[in-house]
Amino acid sequence: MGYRVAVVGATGNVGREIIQTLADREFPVDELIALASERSVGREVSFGEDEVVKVQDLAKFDFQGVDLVLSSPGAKVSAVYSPKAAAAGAVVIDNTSHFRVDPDVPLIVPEVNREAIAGYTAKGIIANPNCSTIQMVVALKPLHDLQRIRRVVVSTYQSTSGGGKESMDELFNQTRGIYMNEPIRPKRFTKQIAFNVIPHIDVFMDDGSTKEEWKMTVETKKILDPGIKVHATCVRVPVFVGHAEAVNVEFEGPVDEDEIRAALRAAPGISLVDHRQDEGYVTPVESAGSDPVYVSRVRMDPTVDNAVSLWVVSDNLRKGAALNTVQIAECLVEDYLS
Ligand code: 11C
Repeated sequence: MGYRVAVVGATGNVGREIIQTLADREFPVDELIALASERSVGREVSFGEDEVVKVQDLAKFDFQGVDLVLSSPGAKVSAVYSPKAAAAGAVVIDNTSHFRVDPDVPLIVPEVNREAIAGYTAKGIIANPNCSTIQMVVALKPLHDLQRIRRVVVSTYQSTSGGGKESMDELFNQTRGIYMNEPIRPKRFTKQIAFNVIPHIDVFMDDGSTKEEWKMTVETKKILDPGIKVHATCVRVPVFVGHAEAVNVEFEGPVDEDEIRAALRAAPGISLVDHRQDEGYVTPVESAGSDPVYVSRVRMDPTVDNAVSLWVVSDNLRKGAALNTVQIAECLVEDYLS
């Protein structure tokens, strides 16, 4: 049996990646509907080897008869259209920040809390977490199963694709502009991004943290364990695709480095690449276009009891967004819809 699947935000970075991932993983699609804002209407998106789908106007679309909506248009648009689609009978997997902390909306990373999908019946909506949270909780889950995690301190190195296509263009144009001796005029970023790093992603909160940092804390608690303390510093770096994270994990009790490696090696979704030599670790450029969460640079932290440091890298558009969304859809179909 196949499904009528609508992709909202079909022309954006994540929407296009969702469509590609549905095709790559042979998700059972009977009909693919591509939806976006009025200005994209009539554009075409490719689906698989030989199908081309015309983009329709989200504002005029009737969701009756649609089984699944994979939505990635921006939080304000989702706030309006995801409930509308759910009211028409579809199950919505929403990739924006709007519903993530709603107690009636499950926030899912299948390798971590697949069983929580059951809560989708409350509102017909399942939320996909923020990209920087997803790759971190995939790496933390097998460690938390080994020994309870007390506290996590993380610094991120996030690529420009997290901010959308215009942000990638800004990196490209600024880089070229510097070689051409042109003046730098930041638009989407607050400061120069080419040959620079910016410790600011999303808006500032009252306590001095940014919303991206806040998301990593509250989402990790909701997905993995409310008892885990998370302190994050989120930084934009001049990379096109792939987020990296330096993660320090403190446990409640003793852990052994060999056990940690064994747990990471056995965990779903993780590729442990850690050779303690030149090239023996993964960087964002190498992660781009691939599915795993890569863990490298595993070493015990001698400055505190029971702690380990890790380097965690993943393609933010795939596992950080599209792949996780499609994996949730696969679990939903397998456990509840078929
Ligand atoms: C970034 N993590 O890298 C953001 C993008 O809450 O879904 C995803 C924002 C979100 O800019």
